[in-house]
Amino acid sequence: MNATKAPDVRHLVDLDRYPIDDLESPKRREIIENAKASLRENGLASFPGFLTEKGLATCVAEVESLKSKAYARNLQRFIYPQETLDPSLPADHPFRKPQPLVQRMLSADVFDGESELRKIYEWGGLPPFLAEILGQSVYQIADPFLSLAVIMMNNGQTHDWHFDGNDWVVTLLLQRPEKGGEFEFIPHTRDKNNPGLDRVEAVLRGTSDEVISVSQEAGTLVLFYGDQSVHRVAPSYGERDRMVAAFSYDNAPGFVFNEKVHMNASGRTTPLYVSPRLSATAATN
Ligand SMILES: O=C(O)CCC(=O)C(=O)O
Ligand SMILES: [Fe+2]
Repeated sequence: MNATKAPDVRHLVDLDRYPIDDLESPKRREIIENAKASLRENGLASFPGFLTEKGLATCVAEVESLKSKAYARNLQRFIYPQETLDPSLPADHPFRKPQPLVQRMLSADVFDGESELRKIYEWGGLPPFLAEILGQSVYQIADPFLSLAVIMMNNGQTHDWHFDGNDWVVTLLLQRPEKGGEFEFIPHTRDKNNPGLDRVEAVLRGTSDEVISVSQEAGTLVLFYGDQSVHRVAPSYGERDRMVAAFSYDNAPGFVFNEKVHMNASGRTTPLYVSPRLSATAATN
């Protein structure tokens, strides 16, 4: 068997509902057009039931079995990516107000060559599908730590209000917590000319009437413009974890983050596992 052959995901992804690897399918075309419209309107496109019931159970069982390898993070992060920080601004200015990020993370290197979740990431169906929706080239990244990750939150853990450093992100919700854990956002909060300060201040005061709260079902794939729309994961309550997988892409093959980012995500700089398929992608770059 060729180690770099793209994996099959028929046992995980609902390809009848989402025939996204069949480039001739009219259903695929319709899904893409709907996603484009949804991104234009809200900056978010969601694909409920992306995983089959069995596929979802398989992925959750896999994450459960790897849970002890999670890296705990308890940080304060700025809402706006840090390069906009200006120390002359008042301390309560939204640029200077840190927000908690408290979660446990399984980095990509925890998912070895047998991993089912890794199969979904390395499958050839998603990048061209995302590329058509976004109107740009999309490649899996070669980063052994952050190509995929699973983030877990329970017992009040949260990823509070922020804009992302990347333009867009793909998440796959695997499990909801007992209570809370909703994904909340204000569509198109900011653009190149306007940082959306009034809207962010209203969110922080708890007076915003623009927040959309998405109560996703487990098994839903989401594509989201995280640099445009301020968002958070509301605190997750109860013992059962909110579990979400995050998939990273770039507009060219071979992308790898630096060691500082690896350390911050996993507490390691030497990966436990390196995928031959993704490093092969890098080598052809
Ligand atoms: O968990 C989610 O649904 C989104 C997480 C998020 O906003 C992030 O990781 O930047
Ligand atoms: Fe985010």
